[in-house]
Amino acid sequence: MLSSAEKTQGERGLLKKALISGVTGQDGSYLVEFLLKKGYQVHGIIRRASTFNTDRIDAIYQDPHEADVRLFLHYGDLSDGTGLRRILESVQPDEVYNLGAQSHVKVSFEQPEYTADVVATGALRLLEALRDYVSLCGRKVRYYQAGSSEMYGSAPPPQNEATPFHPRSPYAVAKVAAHWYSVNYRESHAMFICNGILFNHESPRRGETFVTRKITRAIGRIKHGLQEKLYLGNLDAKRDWGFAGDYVEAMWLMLQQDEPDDYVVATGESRSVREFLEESFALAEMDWQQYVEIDPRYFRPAEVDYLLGDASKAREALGWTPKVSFWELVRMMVEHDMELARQERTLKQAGHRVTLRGIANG
Ligand code: NDP
Ligand code: GDR
Repeated sequence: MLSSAEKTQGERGLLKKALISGVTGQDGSYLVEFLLKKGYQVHGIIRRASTFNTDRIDAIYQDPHEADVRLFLHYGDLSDGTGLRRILESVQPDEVYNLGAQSHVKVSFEQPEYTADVVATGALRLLEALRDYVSLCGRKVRYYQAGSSEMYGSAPPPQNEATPFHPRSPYAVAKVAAHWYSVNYRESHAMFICNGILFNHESPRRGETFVTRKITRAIGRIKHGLQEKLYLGNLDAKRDWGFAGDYVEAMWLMLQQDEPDDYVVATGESRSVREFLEESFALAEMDWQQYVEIDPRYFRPAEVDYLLGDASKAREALGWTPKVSFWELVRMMVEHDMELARQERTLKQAGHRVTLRGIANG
């Protein structure tokens, strides 16, 4: 049976259109691939930068002059509400995924106002633009808000949709605000809005200053003689780590339901940073204790100790389950970064400069 989303689509007789903020990020890149496979026309919002920031989607981006192009990029920024309105009006999407964010928890302690502006007020700007667009065009546009397990903060595990939020960083406070803006717009303006409360999800495309990727990058680089030590902060924190490719399916499934709702997305298993170290270094046949040193600069002013998600609702209502196990995820990341380091070593041997980027605060 067709869902109401598919019916609307069918009635219009067009390709379904999705608009994604944060399209150049880890999740954005997996979501683009997923939606293109589903037959969507996909529009992504990218930030103007002085260097290229489209690495993660370069492989799927087509020259807009070619025939049958289904991925389009638009310059925009969550700090610029007028630009967001303009993009919405020109794209006329069926679904909007708000993934854009200053998403680094530690950085948010150093840039709290900027983080709030992009994460909380940015979501509000997009909702405001959408509210006006929907009321003008009279169509139901479905909206996904990228919420986070960080919103639970110090709430004891397991965490589910009924667990009260207790955010522990400026990032998490901003995500709580974006969550409640979304609930409020759903209740006040009858908009189709879903909050996904996603627990940590990783991949070979994870930013290199998040702990899992920082570890797997270091493993490859140490193995290939490009780095000697790995400096980390709190090894006792526990996270519920899944694979990003699985999690974007849950985002999409939320928007295909007849009624909008909020869902936790998680694996239901939690491991410490120390366990991640043990497993990943063991795969490379290395003893992590020989290479890892603790540097206080990577500790956070307030830590989130223990996240463990209960995704029963997503399992029952959406039929969603994670496909990639923790072990497969660790293996995928270690193998990818071993190969990347091998390529870097080859470049270095050929006389190119190879730098370790951006780990100052990560
Ligand atoms: P990334 O940090 O990889 O990507 C963030 C994206 O947001 C990038 O495309 C970035 O652009 C873009 N962005 C940053 N600032 C702005 C801005 N001012 N205006 C428009 N776009 C901006 O994050 P993830 O892909 O990992 O996460 C996606 C979303 O899900 C984020 O909202 C994150 O907070 C949330 N989340 C992530 C989880 C995870 O474990 N990965 C878990 C729960 C929630 P650029 O490439 O130019 O920097
Ligand atoms: P997190 O991810 O804060 O959970 O936010 P991150 O990988 O940054 O930290 C996980 C845990 O590892 C500890 N840690 C370190 N973290 C980093 N980044 N660097 C280190 O050197 C280090 N050493 C120990 C941290 O203290 C923490 O406890 C991610 C982001 O993607 C958010 O946007 C998202 O909302 C949440 O996941 C769910």
